[in-house]
Amino acid sequence: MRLDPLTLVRLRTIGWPDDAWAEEALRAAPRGRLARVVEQHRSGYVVSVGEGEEFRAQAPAAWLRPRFPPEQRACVGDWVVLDDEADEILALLPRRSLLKRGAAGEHYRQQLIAANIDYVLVVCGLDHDFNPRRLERYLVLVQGSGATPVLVLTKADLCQDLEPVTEALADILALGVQAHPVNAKDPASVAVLDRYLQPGRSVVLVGSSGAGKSTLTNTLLGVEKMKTGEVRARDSRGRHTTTWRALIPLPQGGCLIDTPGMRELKLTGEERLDAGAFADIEALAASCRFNDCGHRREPGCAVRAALEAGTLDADHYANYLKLRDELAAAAGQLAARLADKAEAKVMGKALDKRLKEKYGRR
Ligand SMILES: Nc1nc2c(ncn2[C@@H]2O[C@H](COP(=O)(O)OP(=O)(O)O)[C@@H](O)[C@H]2O)c(=O)[nH]1
Ligand SMILES: [Mg+2]
Ligand SMILES: [Zn+2]
Repeated sequence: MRLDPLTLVRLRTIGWPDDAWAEEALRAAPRGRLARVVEQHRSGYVVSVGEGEEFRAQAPAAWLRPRFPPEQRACVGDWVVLDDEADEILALLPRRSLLKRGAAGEHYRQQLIAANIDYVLVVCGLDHDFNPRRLERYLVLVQGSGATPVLVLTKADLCQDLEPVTEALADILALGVQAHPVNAKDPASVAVLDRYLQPGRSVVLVGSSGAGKSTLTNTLLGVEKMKTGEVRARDSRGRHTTTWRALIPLPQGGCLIDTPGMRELKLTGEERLDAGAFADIEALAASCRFNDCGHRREPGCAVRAALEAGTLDADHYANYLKLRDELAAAAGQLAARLADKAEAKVMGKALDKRLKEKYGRR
């Protein structure tokens, strides 16, 4: 597919990048009209072909089949090709990144959060919200997404002393993760984030309720688009339907993807601990006496040794064990689900074969 200059200008306003990925994606795309998914609903999608040009589009019939792999259905941020009438999605473009999590609930399920993002801005207040362990969890989730995590520490104006914060984040900062203390209400302070918001770039804000995501969005936009403060979950959605947009073009040129409601951040089982927030511990593990050291009670454990020597933070270590267990459990569930699917496929084929033998060609 080729894009004419005018189309390109309009797509740029909603985050179409200008790089090797874009060229590659266009080459793979069938003929049609390029659009970006800005909202996902039970009944279909809202897509955009440029700032302010949004409309509904149907999912292809294949996506509605229950056995269709959920990851191959579009989510917010995805680039799709529309049919000639521009009311149905024909195809999903290959993704440059995909952020997902384990869905809340007792059954194992993955939930796609956003696709084709460049930076995940992990928003955390420098008040009671501040929690390095939760930031580590975010970093583990972001690590495999293909996007770069950035810490945005809001309410810096309420924080007298940044020294303890820097200390608490030492392990994370040592990994090269950028952290920016800001006053989310102050445009001059928030301008430090402009480097992530260049044209063709997409960012997603994540963080707990009250962290300052809406405040930050409003300041970046220069207008009060998002309602801030304590809004009860029950009426928040209904009141916001006229202004709420999952993908917001910014005056800086990039665009921002808003994710409503992410209380729980479960791992999917596909994350890795040897890159990202716990790379330091996994690096130590190379010196453990046993290859399969669990770093709990084994003799010759380099991780325990570092802990005892005080060079490894006890809370960081405890969080590592916790997330390692959670990851193992989720990976087990994921493996079981894949095995179930493979078995269903094999059984389906066997049944097919038997029916064919009995009744000839079906
Ligand atoms: N002083 C100060 N207050 C902030 C800052 N960021 C957010 N707030 C306040 O914190 C509360 C929650 O912010 P909000 O943006 O609604 O959080 P959200 O739930 O993440 O969208 C609001 O009362 C904001 O005014 C900041 O940087 N400084
Ligand atoms: Mg909010
Ligand atoms: Zn060990």
